[in-house]
Amino acid sequence: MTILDGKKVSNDIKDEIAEHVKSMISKGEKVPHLAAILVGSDGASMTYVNAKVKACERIGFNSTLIELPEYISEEELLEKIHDLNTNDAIDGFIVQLPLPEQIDEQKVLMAINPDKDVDGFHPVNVGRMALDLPTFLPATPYGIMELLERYQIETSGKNVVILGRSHIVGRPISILMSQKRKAGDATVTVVHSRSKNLEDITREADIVVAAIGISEFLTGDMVKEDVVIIDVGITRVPDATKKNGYRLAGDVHYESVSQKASYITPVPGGVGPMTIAMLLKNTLLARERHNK
Ligand code: BQF
Repeated sequence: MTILDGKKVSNDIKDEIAEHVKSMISKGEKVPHLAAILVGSDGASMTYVNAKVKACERIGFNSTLIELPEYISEEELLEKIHDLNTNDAIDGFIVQLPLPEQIDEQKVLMAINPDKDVDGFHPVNVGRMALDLPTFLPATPYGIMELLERYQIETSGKNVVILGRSHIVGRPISILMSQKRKAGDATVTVVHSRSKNLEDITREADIVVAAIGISEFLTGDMVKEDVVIIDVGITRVPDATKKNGYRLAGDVHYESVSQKASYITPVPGGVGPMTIAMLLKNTLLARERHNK
């Protein structure tokens, strides 16, 4: 069994980007500038957005964190987005999700200039992804593709079963892995809360991507021998033995599934760090496309 070390691979990618930034500086070029909007002060969201800002600093990007109050109106948030759309110093920006309930998420994502949409959530970019046109791939699916590629895991003709159909992970990874591309050419099945006989489907999988948001949902009896496991889940589970009061659990019951798997991503240190690395990659791409 091989652990797919997302922490290490993400550090390799960050080093590659940092080298690229150095060469940009030596040529007198502008370095990439990422902005992030955080609405409210949800603990997990703050952790994620801070990790993104810190990663920018580490590799030599400029970054701007815009913190807005929990009870901001949709209109005011849309104004902030307009500012970033028209601010020529910003190459790309993200709006940290989830948003508070008074705000229509789809309306917000549609307000982002697609050329600055480094999360790849704007409908134009989702369409471009589905049509295999140049775009920004959403960071988590992009990170999974990159991890599979760098570990040279064969996907062509394989049965891939995706647990979950979210707009952020399940749906886009199902599109990407069925496309004619690196880490693609797979036979993809998407299962979700209405699927019947789910275990019969997962037991046929050569590769499982677990992205349903239910901690330790996938157990050893649900997979076949030598399965490849990509665990996208990241849930805080109360744990009195931890000093912060919780541990991080994936969507996969690691103990039982890892006994059968040929490859498996750990939680933490698997897909999560790859998400950050690919956001940076998209921001570099945004800088290079800017002015073109
Ligand atoms: C790790 C996210 C759910 C909802 C909104 C490293 C991250 C996570 C884990 C991270 C995530 C999850 C992010 C690890 C960004 C991934 O070491 O295992 C990094 O920062 N993520 C997000 O921005 O929004 C989310 C999950």
